Amino acid sequence: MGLVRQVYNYQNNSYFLKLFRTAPGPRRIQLRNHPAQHESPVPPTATLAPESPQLAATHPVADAARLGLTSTPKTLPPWLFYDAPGSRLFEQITTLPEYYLTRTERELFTAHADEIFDLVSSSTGNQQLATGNFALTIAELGAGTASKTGILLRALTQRQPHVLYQPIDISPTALDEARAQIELTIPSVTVRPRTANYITETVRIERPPHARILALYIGSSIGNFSPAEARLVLARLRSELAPGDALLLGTDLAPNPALNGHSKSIATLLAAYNDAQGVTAAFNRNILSRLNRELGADFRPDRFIHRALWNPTHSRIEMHLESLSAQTVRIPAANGVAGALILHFAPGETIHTENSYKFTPAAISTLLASARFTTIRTFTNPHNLFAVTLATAV
Ligand code: AVJ
Repeated sequence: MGLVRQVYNYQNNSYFLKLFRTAPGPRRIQLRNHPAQHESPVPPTATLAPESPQLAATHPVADAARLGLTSTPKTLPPWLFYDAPGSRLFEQITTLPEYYLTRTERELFTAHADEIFDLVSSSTGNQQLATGNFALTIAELGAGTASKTGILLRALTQRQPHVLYQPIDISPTALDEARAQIELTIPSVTVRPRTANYITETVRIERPPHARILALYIGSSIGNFSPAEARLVLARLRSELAPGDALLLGTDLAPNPALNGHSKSIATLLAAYNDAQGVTAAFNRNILSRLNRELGADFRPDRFIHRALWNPTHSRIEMHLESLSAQTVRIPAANGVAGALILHFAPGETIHTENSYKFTPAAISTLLASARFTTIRTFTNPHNLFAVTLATAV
């Protein structure tokens, strides 16, 4: 199976992605959430093929730990945050006073849901849609428990008698919760969940007869990807859509001093990733506890400090874990049959755990255009904290 891995380039001090062929079979890209930075990292011949269940029966956590922690500098991919305790910590983050993202996106949905559906109807240029005699189905990538989606679903049920909602997520338990909650509170919505990893697989979206699809990719989830990876994720989604279908994309906005106070400050941004209660620090350190739990590692999470910094060159927040002292860590289950992986940390050495890219409205439109979407409108709040962008497939 093909495997994209990040490789550190000492010459230009950056990461790039490399496609390794580790087994015979169709070449395919495995997108990983990691701090890769280079444009066009993937050979143009690479294709995205469905995950083979047989090949998928590896040890993704062990593989990710070995790959990332034997790199220089050390890294871990952010999807490792989301085990059960990590998912609970993330839910807690979304309610913190400093974490404006979730709250602001919810406000934008509440304020603009009707306008969004008006625009979806009129932008397709479809006769059926123009007369209001159509069905729109909503599919959501990385739906999780779909806590914000109810606002949009409820608004849509005011416009059509029945709504098919297709949440797609890697976590079946989150999807169960989403379905129970929505079917209980919005009876005219049918929830058809699909457990899938939209990062590694092309996910099929169901289209009822004559229906249009509105795809949701919200919550700034796309911010974890490098520009090249983000384009691939959107292009693959686009390949499941037809011209006239729509996409609603939620992205966090970059600080912009040119907006003269109508923009968040870097301090506001940093506070969202370095909250006073230390929930984000616990979330970051949980990645080490998870390796202890699942791989028998002997990390001492309290010997690593949470660091969040703003990287203006790449327009992203970076999260790191910084070793407080010289230390050695054993990871018994990260090395296959070869025995424990032994890691050495110098004092101050870091593990890079997350990138969270921040966008300008122009950068959002450019990214969308690169995946064959046309921007219809970008909704922002007066303080330019967050953006929700409606686009159509061209
Ligand atoms: C889930 C990727 C949108 O980048 O803000 C929150 C994850 N990391 N606090 C983000 C996260 C630290 C979050 N996303």
